[in-house]
Amino acid sequence: MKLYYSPLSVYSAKPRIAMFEKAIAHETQVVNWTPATGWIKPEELARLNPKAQIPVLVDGEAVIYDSTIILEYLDERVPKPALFPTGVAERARCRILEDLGDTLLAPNLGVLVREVLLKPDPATRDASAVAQTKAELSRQYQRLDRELGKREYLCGEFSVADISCFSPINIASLMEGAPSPEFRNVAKWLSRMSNRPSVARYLAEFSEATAPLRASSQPVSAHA
Ligand SMILES: N[C@@H](CCC(=O)N[C@@H](CS)C(=O)NCC(=O)O)C(=O)O
Repeated sequence: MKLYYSPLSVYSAKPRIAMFEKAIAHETQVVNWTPATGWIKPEELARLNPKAQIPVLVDGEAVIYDSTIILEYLDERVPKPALFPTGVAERARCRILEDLGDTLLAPNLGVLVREVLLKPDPATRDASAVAQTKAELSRQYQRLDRELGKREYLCGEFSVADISCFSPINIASLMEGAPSPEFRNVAKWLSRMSNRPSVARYLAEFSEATAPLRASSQPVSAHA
C-alpha cells in the first residue's frame, strides 16, 4: 500500500494513525505545505483523486480517497484491531462522532491558520472571526465532553471517532484553539490518546513537521 499524505494535514492524520494502530506496512509520498506556497501537489494527485486532495491510499489496483472511506477500507482490509464498535446503533453513533471531527471541528482550522498562525501579532487579526471560531470549537468540545462521560474512548473502545476528533483538536491546540481544562473528560481523553503508541508515533512526526511553526504553541499534552 502507498499513502499520499502530509503530517500537517488534518485529514491525513486519520489513515496515518489507523495504519500505525493496525501495524500495516506501507510506503508514503509526503505532500508538502508551506505558508508561502500552499500545498505542493505531485502531478499524479489529480489523476488519483479528482478533488486533488490528500489523503489518498493506493492498494494495488484500488485507489481510495477521502479519509472516512479510507478508514472504512482499512478496517475491512485489516480487521484487527477493529476501529468500529459492533452494535448497529453504536456503529452509527461512532460514524456521527467521526463526522463531528471532520465537519464540525476541522473546518475551524482555516480561520486559525489565517488569523493566528499567519498573524503572530494579535493586533493585526480579525478579532471577531477568531472569537467566533473559538466559540464554535468550545461548543464542540462541550459536546465531546458530554459524549465521553465516563468512557475511556468516544465509543468505548478506541475507534475512528477518536482518531477523527483528535486530529483537529491537536492542530487547533497549536493556534490558541485548545480545549479549556474545564472539559475534564476531554482533558483525560487527550492524555490517554497522546499516550497511545499509534497516536504518539503520529504526534512525533507532527511535532517534527510543525517545529518551524510552533513559536507560540500549546501542545495537547499540556492540557491533560
Ligand atoms: N473530505 C476529505 C477532505 C480532504 C482535504 O480537504 N484535504 C486537504 C488537506 S487536509 C487538501 O488536500 N487540500 C488541498 C486542496 O483542497 O487543494 C477527506 O476527508 O479526505
